[in-house]
Amino acid sequence: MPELIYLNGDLVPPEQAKVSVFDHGLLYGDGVFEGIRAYNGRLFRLDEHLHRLYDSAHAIALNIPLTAAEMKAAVIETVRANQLRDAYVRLVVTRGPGDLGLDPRKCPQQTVFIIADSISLYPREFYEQGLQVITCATRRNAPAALDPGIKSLNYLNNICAKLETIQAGVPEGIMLSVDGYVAECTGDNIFVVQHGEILTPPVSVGSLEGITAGVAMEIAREMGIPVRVEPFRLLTVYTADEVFLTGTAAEIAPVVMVDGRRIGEGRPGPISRALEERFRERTQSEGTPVYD
Ligand code: PXG
Repeated sequence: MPELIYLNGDLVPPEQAKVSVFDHGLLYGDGVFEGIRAYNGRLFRLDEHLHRLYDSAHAIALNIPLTAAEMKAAVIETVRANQLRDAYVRLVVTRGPGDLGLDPRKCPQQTVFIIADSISLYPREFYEQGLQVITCATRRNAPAALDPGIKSLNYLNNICAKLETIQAGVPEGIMLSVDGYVAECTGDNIFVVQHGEILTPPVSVGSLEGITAGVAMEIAREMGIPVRVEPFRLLTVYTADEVFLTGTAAEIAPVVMVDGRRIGEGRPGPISRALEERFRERTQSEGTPVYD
C-alpha cells in the first residue's frame, strides 16, 4: 500500500483518498487514465504517457485542470513522496462529481488522482518459457462506437475478454476487430515475426497506440529489422516464427502457444529475446529522473 496518494492537488494517506459516489468516472466510466512505470528512479517515457493522456482527454472533451508541466511535476512528486525507485504509477482524470444524468456539463470540477505503488512483477516463467494465449470471443470495441485509441475508464470490453482468459487458465488473450483482424490483447499490443520481419496491426484496426510498442519498434529499426504496420488475421499469428506482446506492465513478453497451436519452436525466439534484452537496458538508463 502506498503511503501517500495525490488527490486534487494534495498528498493524502490512502484512507483519505476517496472520491464521491457521484463522480462520473465511477457512474459512467467517464474519464481517462495512464499506467506508467518507474525504473531505477526514472519515469520511463513519461512525456509520451502525458501526451497520450491529454490526447485522450481532448478526444472526450474532458478538461484536465492542470497543465502538462504541472501534471508532470505532480507525478514526480507522488513517486518521490512514496520513496519509490521502481514503481507503477496510475494516473486518473475523471469528469468529476455531477448529478445522476449523463450530462458532463453538470460536472464542474474534474477529479485528478495519482497512485504510485510498488510494482508486482509477472512470474519469471512468463519470460523464460513464454506465454500461452487464446483468442477471445469478445471482439475489441469498434472504433466507430468507442475508439480503443482513447485510454478511457471504460475497460469493460477488455475485462470481458480477460474473464475469458481466466476461464481458459491463460495469462492473456488476443482480441480481434469486429471484422476479424487481429487488434491487440486485453492490456498489451501484439507483434508477429515472419521471415525476419516484424509485423503489428495499425491502430485503425482498433487498438491502443502502445508506448511500449513504439519503443519495441524503435529498437527493431535500430537493429535493422524491418517493421511493417499492416492488418492481418489469425492465420498470420498461427503460422508466425515468433509472437510477442508489449505493454507497460508486461514489458516485452514472448508467446509460444496460441489457441493450442505451437508458435515456432515452442520457445521464445531470438528476435523476441533480443528485443527484450535491449528493452531492459533502455528502462535502466532512460527516463525522467525522480530524484536529483
Ligand atoms: N492495449 C491496451 C488495451 C492497453 O490497456 C496497451 C495496449 C499497452 O500500452 P502501453 O502504452 O502500456 O505500452 C495497454 C496498456 C495492467 C496494465 O495493470 C495495463 C496497461 C498498462 C499498464 C498496466 O494490466 N495497458
